[in-house]
Amino acid sequence: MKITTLRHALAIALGAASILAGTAGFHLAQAQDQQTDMITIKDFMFSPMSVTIKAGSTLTWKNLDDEPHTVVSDAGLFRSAALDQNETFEYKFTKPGVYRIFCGIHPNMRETITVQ
Ligand SMILES: [Cu+2]
Repeated sequence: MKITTLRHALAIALGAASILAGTAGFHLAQAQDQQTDMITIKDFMFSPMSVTIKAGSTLTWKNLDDEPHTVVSDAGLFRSAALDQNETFEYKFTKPGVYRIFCGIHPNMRETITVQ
């Protein structure tokens, strides 16, 4: 079918673009699957604000704002440096639990990571 082929080609093109852009693919992947490993920081918000991952998964945060943000665990587990635009921070969650994250510069920016 022509339409199917076109959609397939579009999906491949989007996939390739997302590898370059880094974030579009995240939203696509998230729609298909709850397993998420990239958090974007945009418009003074973590997205998604609530994530469930498996123990042993590494999360990557990427700041898309032209304003610096940090990624801080309120339990004191980790604290990133100030991330400038397009900079990333990674953390590997090894233990199950609920982790509350905020931005040290804008403490009203919050999210919850559930590690199973
Ligand atoms: Cu911030």
